[in-house]
Amino acid sequence: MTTTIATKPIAGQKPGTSGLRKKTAQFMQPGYLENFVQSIWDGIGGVIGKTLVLGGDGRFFNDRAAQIILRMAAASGAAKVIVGQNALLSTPAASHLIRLRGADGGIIMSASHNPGGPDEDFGVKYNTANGGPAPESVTNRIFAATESITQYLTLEADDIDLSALGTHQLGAMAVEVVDPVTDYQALMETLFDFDAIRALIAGGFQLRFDAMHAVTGPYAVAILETTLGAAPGSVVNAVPLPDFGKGHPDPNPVWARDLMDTMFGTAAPDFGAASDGDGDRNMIVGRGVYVTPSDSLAVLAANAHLAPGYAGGLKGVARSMPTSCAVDLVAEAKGIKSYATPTGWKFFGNLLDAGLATLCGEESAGTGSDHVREKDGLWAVLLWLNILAARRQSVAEVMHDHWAEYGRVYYSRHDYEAIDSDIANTLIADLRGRLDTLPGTAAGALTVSKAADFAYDDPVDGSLTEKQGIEITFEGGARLVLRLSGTGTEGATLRVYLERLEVQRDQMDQDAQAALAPVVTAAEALAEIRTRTGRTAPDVMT
Ligand code: G16
Repeated sequence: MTTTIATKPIAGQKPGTSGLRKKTAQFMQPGYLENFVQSIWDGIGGVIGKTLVLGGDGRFFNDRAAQIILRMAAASGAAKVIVGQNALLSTPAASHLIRLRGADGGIIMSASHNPGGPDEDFGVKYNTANGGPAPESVTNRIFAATESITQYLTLEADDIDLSALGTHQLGAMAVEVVDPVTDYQALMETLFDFDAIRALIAGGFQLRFDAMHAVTGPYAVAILETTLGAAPGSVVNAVPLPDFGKGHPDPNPVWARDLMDTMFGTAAPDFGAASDGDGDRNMIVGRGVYVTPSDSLAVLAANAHLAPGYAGGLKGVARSMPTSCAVDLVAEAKGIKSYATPTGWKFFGNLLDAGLATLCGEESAGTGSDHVREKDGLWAVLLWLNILAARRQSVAEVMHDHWAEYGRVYYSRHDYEAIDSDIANTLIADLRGRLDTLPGTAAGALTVSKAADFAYDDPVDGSLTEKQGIEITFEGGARLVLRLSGTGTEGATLRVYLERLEVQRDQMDQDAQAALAPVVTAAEALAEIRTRTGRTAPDVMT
């Protein structure tokens, strides 16, 4: 039976960089999830007769939230919801399923790389029929609906057994429970030379994949171990846990410390990788060499043609503005276009749909292609393995060849987390107010050549997105970007992105932080980060 529950708007339900992310306890408050889900339905013109995909990264509350969303979809007239078994789907697998099954959209329950558990984070995001995160035009409508909501609809019904594959009935709506891995794996097999990777591994190549107790575990075991022959145990932390084993499922050198230690230790395997909570991010490490996400994007762009799915070359590439210019250098050499978008995978969707870009990537450990409309952690790992199998080189050799050919872009991001929002906003506003005066001024040993507030004019739909980060370029080519994160759930996170191109071959083996020291000094001189925040050092340096 459908019931109508009266409700009132709840403040702060504005989707950020990637959906609505809040503390789990907040999401579990009566009506909180329900208000947001009803607002999604309202923001997309209702769900009557529609088919949706539903899945999540397995974090705490994932299972309960799935049942609530199913009942609400049924009550509002959806025809069918396709759900990953046990309500699990990695973000790229959800994107693929939406596209494969021609669904009208999908809901992904995840706060991505943020920790999970009753005291940590939960999130919900809506993806549209192209499989990608809803663009701002849609999220703005959803947000508007959260501000005027008066009621939501739900169904009085028992929980569906989401462990049982097959089709179940919920009121008049069908709930199809599918294996989360099968269709995704089939897609990967069309893109990559599995035989070549299998032969590489059979020849003694060793790998270690850290699933960080998050959703990619089952995918990585099925593909890397069962199908490609990596030794059992090559995938570690493979079982998704509601609290990610109390870890922080963010694949970077800080949070994937174990993997870094292994890869820099004696007897390191040839290749290491990790993925995040919902499986869309990746980290790549060779024996004794960490590959920055920006470099990874550039290497993948330079070598993608070695994989069957990209043998015809790339139509273009795209990066988020704070991502290093390394991929631009590859694009220039290949004579293809490189686009710079605001942070947020949703901005790549139009470029991919319009066939302007084949590969996209972000400094925040996301890379992907037009095979889905999300970034894809395991896809990046498989492309790397395909490239290594084709080039018959180590990760370190690939990197050195790459830098020798294109130059090395030293790159790092410094994060100041959970700082006071007012201080963070004032810091950015003050800098924004001085942008016109900065060109020509000295900042430490560097001189500002350009300073601008990044605005994106979408070449496909003509939409303009402003205030997407402050970009300061220095004479000689170093670059500094400052912006506030749109995914944090506590105070503000200030992100400071630093880069410098080095073309002298004998200067390409420096420590990245040392190589970037002049840019760090310039950032402090221009933005007074440490003075204003009272912090003496960043919380995270990637
Ligand atoms: C999300 C977005 C990415 C973005 C990242 C960081 O990733 O999809 O496009 O780069 O957040 O965003 P911010 O700098 O605003 O925190 P994920 O993996 O969290 O979904």
